[in-house]
Amino acid sequence: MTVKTILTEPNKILRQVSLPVEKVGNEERQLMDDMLETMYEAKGIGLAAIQIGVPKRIIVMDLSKEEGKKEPRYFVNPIIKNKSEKISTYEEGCLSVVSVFAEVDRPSTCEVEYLDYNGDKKILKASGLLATCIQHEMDHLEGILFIDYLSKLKKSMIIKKLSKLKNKEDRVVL
Ligand code: GNR
Ligand code: NI
Repeated sequence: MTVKTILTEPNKILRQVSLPVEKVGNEERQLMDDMLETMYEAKGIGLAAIQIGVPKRIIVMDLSKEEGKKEPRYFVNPIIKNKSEKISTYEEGCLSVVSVFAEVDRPSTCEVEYLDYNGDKKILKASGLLATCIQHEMDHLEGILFIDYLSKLKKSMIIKKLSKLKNKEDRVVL
C-alpha cells in the first residue's frame, strides 16, 4: 500500500469525468488499497480515484469514529438510484479543496448500487453523513467539486485564494 499525492484545486484533472471499471481485478484492488491508505493519512472520510489522478469510477470511504476500528467501504461503478425529496444541509470540506468549508444542500437519503472490493454487486441505503459523503464522492466522478454549488462570487474568491496558496507552495526557495 502506498500513500499517493492528492491533487488540489485548481487542477484540470479534477474536472475529468471518470470512466467505468470493466472488471474488479488485482489492479483495481491495488488502487483501492492505495486510495484508502492515502485517505487515512490525510484524515479524510472519503476519496475518489480522480483525486489521486486516476480517472476510474472508484470511491473509498470510512466513516468510523473510533481510531483503531477501521470500517473501510469500497464502491466501484456506483450508481445512485433513489434520491429523497427531503434535503439535508451539511458543512462539507474536500481533501482537494484545502481549508475551505461550506454548507451544501443534498438529498437526505439515497440508494446506491455498486460493485464491492471483490466485484460483487451490492445495494446500499444511505442516510445522514453516509448519504452526503457518497453524493460528494459521486460528484468527483463527474468532475464536480462542492464549491461548484456556491455562488459565482464565493467560488471565484475561493479559487483565487487557492491559486495564490499553490503558487507559494510551488515556489522553490534556496
Ligand atoms: O474528508 C472529507 N470530509 C467530508 C465532510 C463533509 C462532506 C464530505 C466530505 S468528503 C471529504 C473527503 C473528500 O474530499 N472526499 O472527496
Ligand atoms: Ni472531495
